[in-house]
Amino acid sequence: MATRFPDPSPPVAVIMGSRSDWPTMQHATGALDTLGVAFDARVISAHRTPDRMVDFTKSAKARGVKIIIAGAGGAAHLPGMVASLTELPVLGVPVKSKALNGLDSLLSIVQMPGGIPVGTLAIGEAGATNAGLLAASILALTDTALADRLTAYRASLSDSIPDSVED
Ligand code: RP5
Repeated sequence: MATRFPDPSPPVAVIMGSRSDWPTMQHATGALDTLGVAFDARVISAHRTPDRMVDFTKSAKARGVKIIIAGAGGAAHLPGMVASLTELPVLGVPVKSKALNGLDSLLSIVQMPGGIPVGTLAIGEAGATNAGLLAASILALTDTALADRLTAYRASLSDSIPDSVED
């Protein structure tokens, strides 16, 4: 089944190998939402939907995508394969796997050979959140309104951290 991708597309594409990755990857889209960054989220598997992966990635830049966040678990080839097909920045999120707790995902994503980079984040929800924030930071280089929202976000994060060790 051919998948249609939005054209023009929002600046951030959040892709994941399976619907089972969505509870993790929602933390990436949550961070993007918080900072007012538009995104498109969808399931694209390197193993199960290779044609969809190629169609999506080869058309991404021309459709206006600026950053791709790719989450996958287990034998997590999606971020690396996507990075091989585009010069857009690719941020990889290792999703926690049932068998190995995400260590397999992390090593699959982080150990790219020199020449084709994937910016790899932490395993699981924290990594997904940070992928969203990092994508926003990159876009903020050329978007002053977003840069201001990022500054405000960090200030409110700092304010939310108590300095006392207990109430
Ligand atoms: C990977 O296989 C996905 O990224 C997911 O993390 C993992 C398991 O997928 P399901 O069997 O839950 O669909 O491709």
